[in-house]
Amino acid sequence: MYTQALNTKETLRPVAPEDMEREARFQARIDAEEKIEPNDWMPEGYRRTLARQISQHAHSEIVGMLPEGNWITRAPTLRRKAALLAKVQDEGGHGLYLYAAAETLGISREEYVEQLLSGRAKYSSIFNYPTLTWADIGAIGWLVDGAAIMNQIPLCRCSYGPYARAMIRICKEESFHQRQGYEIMLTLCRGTPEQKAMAQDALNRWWWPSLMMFGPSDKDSQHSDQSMRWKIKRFSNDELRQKFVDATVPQGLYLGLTFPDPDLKFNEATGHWEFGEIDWSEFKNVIAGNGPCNKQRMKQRRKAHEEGAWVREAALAYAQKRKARREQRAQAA
Ligand code: FAQ
Repeated sequence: MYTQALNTKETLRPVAPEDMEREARFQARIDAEEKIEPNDWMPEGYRRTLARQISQHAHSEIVGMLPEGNWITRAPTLRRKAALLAKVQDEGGHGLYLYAAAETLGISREEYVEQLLSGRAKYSSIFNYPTLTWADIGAIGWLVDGAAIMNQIPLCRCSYGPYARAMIRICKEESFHQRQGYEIMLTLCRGTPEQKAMAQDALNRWWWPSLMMFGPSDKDSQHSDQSMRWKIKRFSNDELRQKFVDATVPQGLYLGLTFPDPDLKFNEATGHWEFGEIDWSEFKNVIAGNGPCNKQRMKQRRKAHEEGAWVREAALAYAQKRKARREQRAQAA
């Protein structure tokens, strides 16, 4: 049945007829566009797929705070600094909504965080590249948030209720992030030749990694088919990548920039921008932990986690004190 796509020992066990019936009913609910809620029955594979994707997404938001956080103290004006601070704070908030949505699948936030810090869980490849100049902050907003929105708008219609609802607010905020990034690029491109060169250099470095954010090509994507049947994903990786290229190339041309792809050309017949071959060896290398900043990012996250231990302990002690007081009052009443 459906869960066999997840190719684990557990799912290769023979499926009992009553389970097949339950799975068929479950799929019928999905096909009818009903939302699945935490207490509803769901196949183990559906639960695992969601726990993996939502937690990876949460980790990406949290690790994604690091490259931009690097520029908060160096933003060129007070206005830019305020906007960047708000943006980085938003990413932290997105991580928290997503951990909360992932927790409804029966795994605690502590366990998810442990998966990240021990290196068992993935986060988006894009956050393993360095932010070398201020223009990188523009390029991240324009391209990385732009790619994130393209991927995430369809997630607002994901079959799992808590994920879909979290995505609605996240997408609204991502849209502001994308605009602030594009506005930085526009300002640089209308500035001095040095500023324009800085914007061009940022596009050169961020373009291909942004295309990789959508994941492996459809023929190599392990999870897409099943995730699309379950309506967790609504479009394939390649479909979303193409939509992103079609939306973004005209924006780059308006800025007067050149894309670092000699094969990029508009196909009048299809109405799409055709682009060159992605360097999948680079993608694989980055997700295997060997990108330019993987080690630094994990080191920073582990340090932040260790330094935050006292906050978690204090919050826990406070919650226990309140619980004990409530129980005392209930006994006295
Ligand atoms: N990086 O079979 P598929 C943001 C892995 S948030 C690393 O195609 P799937 C906001 C994949 O996990 C950015 N790993 O997988 C922001 C799987 O490995 P596994 C994050 C990747 O799940 C902006 C294997 O490859 N967004 O940017 C990547 O069907 C600015 C096979 O791949 C989300 O997480 C990658 N790029 O499709 C924050 C959105 N791509 O788990 C701060 C939700 C693939 O079997 C600043 N996620 N892999 O070990 C998704 O839509 C999907 O999970 C995909 C991958 C499309 C990412």
